[in-house]
Amino acid sequence: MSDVAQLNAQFGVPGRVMFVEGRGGLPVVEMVNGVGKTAVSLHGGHVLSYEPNDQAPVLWMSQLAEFAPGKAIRGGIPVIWPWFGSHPSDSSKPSHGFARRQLWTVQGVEVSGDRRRLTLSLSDSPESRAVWPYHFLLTLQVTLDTALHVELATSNTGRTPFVITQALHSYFAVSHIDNIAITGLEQCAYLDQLDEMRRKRQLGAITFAEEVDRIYIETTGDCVLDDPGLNRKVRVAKRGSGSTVVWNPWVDKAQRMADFGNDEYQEMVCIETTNAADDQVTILPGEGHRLTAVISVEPR
Ligand code: TA6
Repeated sequence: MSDVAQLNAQFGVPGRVMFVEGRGGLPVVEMVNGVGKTAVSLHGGHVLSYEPNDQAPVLWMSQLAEFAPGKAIRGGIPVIWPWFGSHPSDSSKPSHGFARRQLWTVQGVEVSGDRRRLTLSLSDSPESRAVWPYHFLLTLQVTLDTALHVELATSNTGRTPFVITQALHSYFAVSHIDNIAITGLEQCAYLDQLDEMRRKRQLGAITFAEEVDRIYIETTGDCVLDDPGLNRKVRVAKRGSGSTVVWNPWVDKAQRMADFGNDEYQEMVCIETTNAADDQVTILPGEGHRLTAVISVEPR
């Protein structure tokens, strides 16, 4: 019996939670309820899509995204863990950590009324300890109800404290980058990743006319992506996060990325729910931390 057939036999709920073979032959969980659907790849613990009924897709996926073991998927919600950006001391280690490149395990599926919930896990291994010498259990809980809830829980299962930075690195689909604005970060301080991490302050809503790569700090509030072209607002609420990253690669960086179409910067923006920069998390043995993003669509 194939992996997918075994997963359906053990966890599937026909018409509600189905396991299918996705792009690159990687196993994908499709969850459907009365108001929408979502798909999650076991590779990377990676939410691939979120599609409320009668709405254009909320999450963006590159046409050039790679779906292969060990590769990071360009789009959806990559799980960035246990470090955000370059490794703090060893640039030879993979950018944004290793969790998004690993195969996660299905822990459980719950169907209750119109709510669908999937729980995946990833724990340390000889390979992970060679890169990051700690014992951990990582749990991803994806819940579909009238919104999409994504919770990343870290547990320190070892005997020594460790420090993480992390992100739910959400890629959002937009009508056109020229049309949109992001509110909720007005007056927030940010570190400009394009200007030697200089500390600046956001004045007004965020709009785009060039590459933007900013770590907004000391912010726990919701962000709202206002998209007149799609006649909607997308709200990104969060818990367990004191920083938010906003990124659009614009022309030059888009052209430098093999898994990103040259013009695709026009149709996406990242609003990332993070513990980044100084918003790092120290986790003692036996303790844990939850990082949660809640994504919902509202009328304009
Ligand atoms: O979150 C913004 C960022 O750190 C950018 O600097 C850019 O590197 C982006 O993440 C994508 O990183 P990746 O490793 O997925 O290509």
